Amino acid sequence: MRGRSEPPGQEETDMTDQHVIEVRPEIAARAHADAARYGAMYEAAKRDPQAFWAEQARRISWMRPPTRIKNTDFTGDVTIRWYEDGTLNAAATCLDRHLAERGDQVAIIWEGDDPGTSRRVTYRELHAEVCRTANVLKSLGVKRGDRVTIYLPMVVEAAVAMLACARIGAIHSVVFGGFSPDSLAGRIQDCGSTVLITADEGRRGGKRVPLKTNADAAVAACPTIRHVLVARVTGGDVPMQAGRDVAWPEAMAAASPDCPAEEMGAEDPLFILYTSGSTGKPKGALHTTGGYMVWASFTHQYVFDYQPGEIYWCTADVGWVTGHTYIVYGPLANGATTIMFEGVPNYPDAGRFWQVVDKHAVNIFYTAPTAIRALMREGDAHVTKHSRKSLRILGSVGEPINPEAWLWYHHVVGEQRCPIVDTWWQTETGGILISPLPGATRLKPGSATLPLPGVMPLLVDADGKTLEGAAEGNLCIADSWPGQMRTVFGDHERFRQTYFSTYPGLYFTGDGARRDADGYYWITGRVDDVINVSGHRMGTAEVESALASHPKVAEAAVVGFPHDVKGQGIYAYVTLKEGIEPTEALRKELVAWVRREIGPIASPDAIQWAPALPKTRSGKIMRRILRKIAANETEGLGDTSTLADPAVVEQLVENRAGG
Ligand code: 6R9
Repeated sequence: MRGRSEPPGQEETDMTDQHVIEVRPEIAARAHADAARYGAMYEAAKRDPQAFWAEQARRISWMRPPTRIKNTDFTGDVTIRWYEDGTLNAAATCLDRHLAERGDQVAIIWEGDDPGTSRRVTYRELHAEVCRTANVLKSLGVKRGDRVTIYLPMVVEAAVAMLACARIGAIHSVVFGGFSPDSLAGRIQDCGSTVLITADEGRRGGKRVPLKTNADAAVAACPTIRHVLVARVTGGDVPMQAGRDVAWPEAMAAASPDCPAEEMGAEDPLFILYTSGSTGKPKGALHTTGGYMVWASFTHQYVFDYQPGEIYWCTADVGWVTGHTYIVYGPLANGATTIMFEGVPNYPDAGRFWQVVDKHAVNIFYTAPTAIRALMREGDAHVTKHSRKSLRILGSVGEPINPEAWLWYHHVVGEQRCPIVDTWWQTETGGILISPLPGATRLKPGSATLPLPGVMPLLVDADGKTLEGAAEGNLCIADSWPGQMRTVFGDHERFRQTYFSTYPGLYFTGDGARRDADGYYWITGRVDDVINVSGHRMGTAEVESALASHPKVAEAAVVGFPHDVKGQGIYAYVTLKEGIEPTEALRKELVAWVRREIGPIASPDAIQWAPALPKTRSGKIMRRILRKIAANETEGLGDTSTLADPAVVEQLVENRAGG
């Protein structure tokens, strides 16, 4: 193996297991973990998880420290309990305990969509805002255990709302601001929230997002909602319904800044976050308090090698799990300064990220491959005209990062100074599971590398046989880690079925992976009917049911296909009802329909009119074939003999939608 230093050329972009980038000595020298320490921690966590995680529990503040550490079982009913006799409050461990030491340190730097706007909030100020908001929620009747849905843009109020819920023991459910009223309503109905927190409008890329209007449309179908708390973001004039809607700034002014933190059990729920699966409607992944907070703090410190005083920026939206764990809970638990960015990577131009990096002297920068690929296309000048000298660590999350994008990130953005941590994890896992540590792990472009301490990955074949050594298979995890989701809200059986029944005794991730001769993991993508569009998870079934609800559509089948920027695009096969003519206008109408039903992130990239879909005799759609046609891999379509009507396939191949 060798280290390389030459600029990217033809040879460099080859994906090989041999392309190794050595740990930088100046990073290792002051890192929380060098290679020896990582090895020792991994062994210690494996040998005696009780002792290791008892020790790690000290990184957060407890009201009653736990004595029972790990009580987990992946068989039978599946029970996952960590720190079960401990009590704590997540907001208190993020705020109160920092007040004495770093009350005047900036906790959140908010950078607005408009480059002229930013705001700095200290730990003391954030604590006061959270306490007041917690009292506002109490005055609206919110009690411990109640669900509160949060539908906000990327403003400080989003973090305040989450922490205010945590402070009083209410369970937050954040819904991404890009989701439609229908998607929002479904998520409110599923968890029965009594309060919705939203804003007048959001701002993104110079445009306004009508959040309150969407919220009103959603709430019309949600009888459990008693109050809507409305943040003032743009000051836009929005209708307020007397008795139901409450203006947040006015309510804050009247609220007391004194709100003791509720003492919660370690296994009391902290939040629900809806995520797409292979089938059915999105699942409410439920995370609890103690184990999640330990995992958020542990992984944020080690994976990003966070050092006191550093400026840390994760570009995700708080509507996704990355925003929960690595904008809010992890950084704040660790007393970090975390940036919340309201805007988008290409507004006002493709240099925005690096302009913000210089403006706030960002040390650690964490983004998604889709953004890296999009910026790579715009050329290096947008990057090189900004200094970026503050940058120390770069991170990637959300989907596999192709070696080309990795190398561009490394060479052009990081000037080879900055280790890249390609972090693999999921909404379900609560935090990062497989990732390099900057001072410990030699890097390979395109590989998420090695498991964190406490994480036992396993590759299995289709029959559930464990594969040893270098191999490719389905990625499972053999034992529990503290940050794992505990259940699907309201449906424990679905939790057990989805994650623990395919390979009994193992947590099945839904991802495929390859392990090379050095034990490095290379995630190959989902092996189920989940597609990953620009790092956003989408169930093909959700898009199909949106299409099928259009009055002119008889049936639809949706698959992912390779897309240069988005990673995967959405390819829809649509069968129209008898007598309906396929037209360009109808195609556009269907795209707009899906945007309205789910949200813009679900817009199909290609629609192919399909007089019929390839089905087995028992009526199952053969997606394997549809995926191949969409990817234009029509040579080896494999066995079509089980199809009810093999001629259907030829017709689909002939009429492939361009691209
Ligand atoms: C954190 C997050 C989870 C799915 C996951 C996988 C893909 C995430 C990745 C990655 C390769 C990485 N994924 N990070 N694939 N390399 N570094 O994204 O959560 O939205 O639940 O998506 O994303 O397929 O199963 P979530």
